[in-house]
Amino acid sequence: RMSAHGSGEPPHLPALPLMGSLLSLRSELPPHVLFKELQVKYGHTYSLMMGSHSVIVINQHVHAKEVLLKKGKTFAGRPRTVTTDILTRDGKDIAFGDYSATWKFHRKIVHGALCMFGEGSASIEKTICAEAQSLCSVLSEAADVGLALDLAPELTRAVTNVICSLCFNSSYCRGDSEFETMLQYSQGIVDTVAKDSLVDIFPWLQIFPNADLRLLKHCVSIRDKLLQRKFDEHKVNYNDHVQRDLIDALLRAKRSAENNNTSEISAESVGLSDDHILMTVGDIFGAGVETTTTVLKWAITYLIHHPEVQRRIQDELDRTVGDSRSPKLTDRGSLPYLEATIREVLRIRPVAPLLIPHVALCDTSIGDFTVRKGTRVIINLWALHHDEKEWKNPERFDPGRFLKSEGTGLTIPSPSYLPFGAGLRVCLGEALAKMELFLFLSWILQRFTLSVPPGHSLPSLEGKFGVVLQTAKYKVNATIRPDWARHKCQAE
Ligand code: HEM
Ligand code: PLO
Repeated sequence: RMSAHGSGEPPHLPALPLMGSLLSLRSELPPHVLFKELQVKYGHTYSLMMGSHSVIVINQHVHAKEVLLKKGKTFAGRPRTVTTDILTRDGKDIAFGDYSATWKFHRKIVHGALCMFGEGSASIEKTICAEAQSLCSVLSEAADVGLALDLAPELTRAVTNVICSLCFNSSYCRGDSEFETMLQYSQGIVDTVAKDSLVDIFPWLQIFPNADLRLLKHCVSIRDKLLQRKFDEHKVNYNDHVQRDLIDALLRAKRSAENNNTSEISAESVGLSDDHILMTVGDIFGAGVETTTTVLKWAITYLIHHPEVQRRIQDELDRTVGDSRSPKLTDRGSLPYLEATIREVLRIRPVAPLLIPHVALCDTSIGDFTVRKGTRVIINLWALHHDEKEWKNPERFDPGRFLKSEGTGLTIPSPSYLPFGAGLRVCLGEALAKMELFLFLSWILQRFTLSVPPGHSLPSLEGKFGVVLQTAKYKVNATIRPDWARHKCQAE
């Protein structure tokens, strides 16, 4: 196969036949699945043209890690695309912004803020638990009357309030109109953004570019007004000595850059313009909501499909936490099966099945293949997580694969597992997301058993491809667990 291409170039898909086969496959196969299938013909690393851009697709972990880790800095670029430019004011954010001093600076500030208000602090645990409590009381009301519930808005509100507290030091009540607005615009953005990098490969996506772009611009303008309002409120109340949240942390960095007359660094030159700050906050807020909510929806989908997994998590909870108190972060170590379940959900339905495209910042190579500066690299995480050589029955949901065979200890059984990416562009919210997933799921399963409402079919396991891999809508029945019903007066 390789000799036909020789000269160190990766196998290349013929442009025209590809378009032909893509057009005929389009209704059945989303891009991550199609890319995985194309390996059979072209090998695990191959290239293709997206419009005028040369793209390399990687379906295997050794090359993926070479790009992300070994040559992380070389491949730390991001492409500019029409839709992400609209969302991020030409890449003035972290996720879609190209590699630069500004990008580095913003990552550092966000990282610091997440440590201060998030991961490393007890207060974020309190915030998550308060949201878990409120989520469980909604479930409890539905359980009492046997109502089939669409959990999506409830999960989204819980997750949103955690990130709201981190970014804005605020939260939403049920039915809050600003929250409803946020739900709508964010769905509009998820439905339309970052399809464009794919529009280049998949020309049929351009069939509706105008409708999509119009919707995107509309949603982005609503989001921007909301962000601007939060930002302005913070500017008015800003106090150098009190850091309430991420906006304050960014404002403080801006202040110190501006006051630092002796140095060359001005707020503008390190990218602390209002635009940059707004876009960074928009990233964290957007990522904070859409990713974690999506994983929770997938987790519940699989728990409904696998009552035996639910039961085993509940056994584990009963044995270690009991029913006289709620789970807390320090219980994580003693709930390995729940942890394994979360890992398996992140494997079988990765939030970002193609990560975000990377770009080679200079001439380089991947394995034996030469790669020219500017080449886009798509890491097919879906293929890594469903690689038959690495995972037994990859489509089977089996949390047990993350447990050591001897005992109850956790393990990662294959190097072909990167749910949060790796290297310079690794996810900034990994620790926060894991805390939320653990607390929300443990609180729910301690109190309730989830199942399909009578007369409904099991929720679909098919992911809807987009900037995140989404679930279909479904309803659940929550039943209060017998032990929990006894002390429903909830002595929390
Ligand atoms: C990037 C996964 C939650 C913030 C990423 C990437 C992945 C990922 C795969 C792309 C890495 C790459 O392009 O190489 C996830 C998963 C999550 C999650 C599976 C939930 C379970 C979060 C949360 C936040 C967040 C809660 C915010 C607090 C970010 C940011 C980036 C990113 C800012 C861009 C990093 C950069 O380009 O430098 N995430 N993420 N993520 N994530 Fe997450
Ligand atoms: C989600 C919709 C929001 O309205 C805007 C937004 C901002 C940041 C994006 C996020 C969306 C989707 C998930 C992304 C995140 C940055 C990193 C994260 C792409 C578009 C992942 C999983 O890579």
